[in-house]
Amino acid sequence: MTGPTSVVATAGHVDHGKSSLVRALTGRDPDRYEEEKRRGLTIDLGYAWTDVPGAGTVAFVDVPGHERFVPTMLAGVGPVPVVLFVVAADGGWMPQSAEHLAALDALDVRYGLLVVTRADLTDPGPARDAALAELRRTSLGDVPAVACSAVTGDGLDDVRSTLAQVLGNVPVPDAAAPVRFWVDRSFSVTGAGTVVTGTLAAGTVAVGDEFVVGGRTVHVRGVQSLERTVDRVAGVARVALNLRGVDRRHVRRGDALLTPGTHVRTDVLDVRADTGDLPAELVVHLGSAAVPARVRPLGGALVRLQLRAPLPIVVGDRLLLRDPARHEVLGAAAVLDVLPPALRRRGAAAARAGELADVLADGHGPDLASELRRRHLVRGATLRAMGVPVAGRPVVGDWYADPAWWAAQRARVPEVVRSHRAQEPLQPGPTLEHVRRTLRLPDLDVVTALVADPLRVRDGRVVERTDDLPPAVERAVAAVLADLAVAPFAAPDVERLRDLRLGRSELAAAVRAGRLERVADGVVLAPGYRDRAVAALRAVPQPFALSEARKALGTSRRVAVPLLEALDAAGVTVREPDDRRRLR
Ligand SMILES: Nc1nc2c(ncn2[C@@H]2O[C@H](COP(=O)(O)OP(=O)(O)OP(=O)(O)O)[C@@H](O)[C@H]2O)c(=O)[nH]1
Ligand SMILES: [Mg+2]
Repeated sequence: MTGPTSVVATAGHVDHGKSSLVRALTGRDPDRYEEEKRRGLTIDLGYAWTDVPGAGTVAFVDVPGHERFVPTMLAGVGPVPVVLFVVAADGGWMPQSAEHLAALDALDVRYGLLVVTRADLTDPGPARDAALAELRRTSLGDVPAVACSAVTGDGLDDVRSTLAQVLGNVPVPDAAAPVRFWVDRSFSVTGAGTVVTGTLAAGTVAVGDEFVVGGRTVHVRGVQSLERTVDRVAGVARVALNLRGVDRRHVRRGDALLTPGTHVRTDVLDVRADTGDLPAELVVHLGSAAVPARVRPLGGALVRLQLRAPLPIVVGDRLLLRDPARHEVLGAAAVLDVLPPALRRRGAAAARAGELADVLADGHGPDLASELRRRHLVRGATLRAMGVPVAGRPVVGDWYADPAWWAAQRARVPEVVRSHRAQEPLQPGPTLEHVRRTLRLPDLDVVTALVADPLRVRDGRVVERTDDLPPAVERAVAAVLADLAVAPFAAPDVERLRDLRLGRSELAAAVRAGRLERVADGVVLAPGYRDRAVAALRAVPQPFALSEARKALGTSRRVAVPLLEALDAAGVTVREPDDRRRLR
């Protein structure tokens, strides 16, 4: 290919000379089918290209003008940023002139030129002036106008130079952008398999690339642009891709090849329409796709669309809304949310409208802060797929949180721990899973990240650093410790424990809290009892019998037996063959 490439779509009423003009400019007939040639009517999209001095290679997507084929026209212009608007000098402003223009306006097409064809038949002035007045009121604004004849060739050079001038102003799209390649044709080639064609609006496609189409993964086996084989091509360009991994029947006009991990495939979305009352049913056009949708008003210009089939969409996309029954382009809608919450409760729609009021307001693009305010907590991967730019740090893993919401959740964790304690006084604290469910959080890593001083995570539970016992247990434990301060090895007996209402689980809680130490079942002493026992046993002649140890420690057999066994196990005492022991 020589120099830059551009893609230009035609538009205009049936029979006004669009295809004739493309043929005169390129030397190629955009009407490919025998039926089109026989009837002199474009039925499907046509493609032709040529070198234009000062503009490099220009590809044309030639659209049909007949009112029956407006959906086909929309599939052709959907991904194309520049229009060649055709009006016949002897035809003037006609219904599909108006409908095509309304569509271009809804698509926000800003670059184009007006060509008044069939100028050999009559004065092009009135048709030109009428058309310019109409175009001026749309996103196209003031465009240059040229008169020509495809029959005599008059004015064609003027068309070329004006086209070059218009194309010089069109911004070059981001070659690194995620790819959403709208397919407008698919066919199979013997020996090569599936081939799809379309207009690549932005991003780059290269041999070997992996894409997702309709949930399937496909690989690019070959790339062509304008019948030339290339390694890679960046938008804007007409592209033909040879695909591996998909049957031709599974990828058709209206499907899109997507960079993996980008573009949410959704059949429900919230939008802001730029037009008044909408019918209950309409058709949504995006790229080369057209999908019927049900309309649910939320309030004001905000609307929920329920699509009959999912579309790959990002926040900020612009949809064209059309009423096929009345042959009317209704207007455009800006996509505000591609993963909206279900609306179940009464008044949910109105509340939702309030939430969305600021989204994409004043022409701003999608923004992270606003998404987080509404969603509270969302994965970075989801944000990227929604088309929301991700910046800053995740709170944990790939999770991003609204700062105010995060602070509020953090403040709620101690409440959850307190109320769990009230219900389960003998547990050291709620499990992470309990906190996750109570706060309705998506995973345990998020809970862990929320736990802050003086709380901490121990053995999968959220506990206080100082393990408080319930007041009654605390008082009973204090009484036991007071007894042990006097007689350190006289562990409380069954009766004493019963009087103090220290059952198995209360003792276990006191042990977990580190207030008592367990020697054996139902036998507890003050923490650090081993060191104290060793000190007491030093005063005894070595080796010593159980009864001597019992006397030195001032305790009963019930305590002395497990205590000495604990000392053996700790390697502090050694047991001789005659059952006597000595300190190591
Ligand atoms: N005299 C004259 N006839 C023209 C000119 N351009 C197109 N025509 C004729 O006008 C008729 C329609 O031309 P097309 O190019 O098929 O029109 P179109 O806009 O592509 O029509 P659709 O694709 O069906 O919407 C044909 O009979 C052409 O020969 C022109 O500049 N001068
Ligand atoms: Mg035509």
